[in-house]
Amino acid sequence: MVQKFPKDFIWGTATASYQIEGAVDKDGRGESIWDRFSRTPGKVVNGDTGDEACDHYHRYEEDVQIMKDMGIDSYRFSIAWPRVFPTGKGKPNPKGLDFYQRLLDELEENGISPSVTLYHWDLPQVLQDDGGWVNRDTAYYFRDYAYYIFSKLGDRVQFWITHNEPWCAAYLGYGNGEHAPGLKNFKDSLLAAHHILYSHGLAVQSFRDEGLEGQIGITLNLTPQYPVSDKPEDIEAAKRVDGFNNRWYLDPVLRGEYPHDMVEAFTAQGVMPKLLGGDLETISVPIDFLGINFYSRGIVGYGDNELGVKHYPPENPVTHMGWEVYPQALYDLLVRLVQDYGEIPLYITENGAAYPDKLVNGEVHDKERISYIEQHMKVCADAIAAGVPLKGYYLWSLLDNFEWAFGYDRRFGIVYVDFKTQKRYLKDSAKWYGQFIAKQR
Ligand code: IFM
Repeated sequence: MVQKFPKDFIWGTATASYQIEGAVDKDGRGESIWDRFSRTPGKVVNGDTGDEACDHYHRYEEDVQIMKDMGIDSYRFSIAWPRVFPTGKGKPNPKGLDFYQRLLDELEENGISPSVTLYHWDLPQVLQDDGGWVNRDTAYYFRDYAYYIFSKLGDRVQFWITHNEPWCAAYLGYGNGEHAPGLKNFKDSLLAAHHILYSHGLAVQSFRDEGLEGQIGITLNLTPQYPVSDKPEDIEAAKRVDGFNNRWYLDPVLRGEYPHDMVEAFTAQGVMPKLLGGDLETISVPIDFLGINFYSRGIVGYGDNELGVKHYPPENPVTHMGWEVYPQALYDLLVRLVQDYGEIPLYITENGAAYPDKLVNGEVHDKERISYIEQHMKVCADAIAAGVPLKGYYLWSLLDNFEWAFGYDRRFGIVYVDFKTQKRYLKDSAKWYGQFIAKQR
């Protein structure tokens, strides 16, 4: 049984616009890079797209009711930039914003506090046509979009996240091409990462300039890396992957510098982005919290890929994503963040698991998911007891949804969605989570 958490600990669920909203042509929404990418043959399993997804755009009232019934404190969702600025810049589309106003009304009426992510990967396609995140101008357009949202919704939202998982947006999008826009250029992906981080800093600055109450931070996907042996070359290899996945984002945001070992390596390879004066000051403008998305760990040793490493197979059971279930890594990560970066408030903004669920007579007995969640909550409680300032936990995800390149083939929800009928069914994990939250009161 999981220990008691502090009374003011936030229990939430999380989703993202393109993964659940559908209604991609509704009310003037512009095209996003995920519309274009998912419609490109061969990019997404089964040719799935987010065209309909969970139809949350029309069913948000029902979805909010589900959260209300579960006793959820806070709902993390993202705003689709192309709904609000169909071409990424210029004239806003009021109908796009209206949807989020309606959603906020509904949350407010049901006593659920919103946690809003400004960018969860659905870049307006028009901006991609001009280079997307490889083009520095995108950072300025992001600032303008963020500023507009703050001016319209800043009095209704107390918890803001600029970006979700910049490593994925930059590397999977521009480096290995698994995600939209599907480009494969390692050097460009580092420049994209830099511009995303720069846009984060610009958005935080404009939030502060507006004098808004509430908190603002960024969400990073942090994956601790463990050396496959205690040989020095394997330990060094693990350090390099940690540098690439984790420190490349943590250090500029929280220390105002890129990690020296990685700068040296990338400079030697001729892929280090050229920084302009003041970039790092902007990126490291103080934030109120750090969001952490945690799913698994990596096991690495010396090898011959572009980082000089080899990835090793998991040593424990895996989820449907093939990701190893290893909660100890979350504990190690939380403790390490405090040791290396100080006492910044932390939130788990995503944690959860995909399993090949079966709906039988309206029920889904997803005991592996419950076990995954319970084990991760246990280490969260241990970390709090060890002094880590962890303030909340958002389960990924409320609903089964469009899992990017895997389409609808991976189910992360605690609520099962029958994509043919759009009917929702509470899985055992949803019932369990609701009871768990009630016991924490
Ligand atoms: O579905 C994604 C989410 O969009 C970002 N974090 C990881 C999740 C599972 O892959």
